[in-house]
Amino acid sequence: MTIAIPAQPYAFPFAPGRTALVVIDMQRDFIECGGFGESLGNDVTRLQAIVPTVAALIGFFREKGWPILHTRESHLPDLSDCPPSKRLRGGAAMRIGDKGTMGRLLVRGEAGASIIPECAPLSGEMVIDKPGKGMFHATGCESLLREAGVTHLVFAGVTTEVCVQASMREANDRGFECLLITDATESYFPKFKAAAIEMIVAQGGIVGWATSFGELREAFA
Ligand code: TIU
Repeated sequence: MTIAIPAQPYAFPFAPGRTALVVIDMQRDFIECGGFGESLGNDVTRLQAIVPTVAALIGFFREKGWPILHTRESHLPDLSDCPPSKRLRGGAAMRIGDKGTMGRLLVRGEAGASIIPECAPLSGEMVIDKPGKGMFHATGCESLLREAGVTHLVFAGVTTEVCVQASMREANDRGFECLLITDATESYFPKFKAAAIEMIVAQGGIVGWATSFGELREAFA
């Protein structure tokens, strides 16, 4: 059984029980000052506006008892899973592994790599640490989802055109039906967010679908 959710480019066939929410990288390192996002020269305060919507979306999936997977972009303390190309790119003064005000940037176990309290995982929810932008690269994510019987994914998190889009593309290639919640994702660059959404839904949904949290919630009201 599927429920038709109004979406671009046409209704998304939501499969209750087989649809997981994927919350990408709602970490202090991307959303708060002094973290990795700011070290790249970004205004991280832009991302803070979506926090209530992401939290409400997580709450909606919890109410329904549907699966939730949280991701964290992060690296081992010895950085053995961080290619030098990723660490050195851009020549920023602060790099992955350097000590910032929230601990070492993007290193597992450091304060900055943790998920913000408003979106923190509950016990029983899936959590994966990913060294890449996409959630399937060098993670056990695919078997985790398959074992949970998941065939459809709803995406939220940051940033839209980097880790969210990369993960959605990887998921699409693996046969998952993917829906992006447009007001539960954000970019440091408004025009890139808009372009990413356009690219995803173009050509009959070449990567997947997009809709708002309100449309999703309304369909189940
Ligand atoms: N820089 C940027 O926009 N994003 C990232 O580096 N990682 C994620 O998107 N999570």
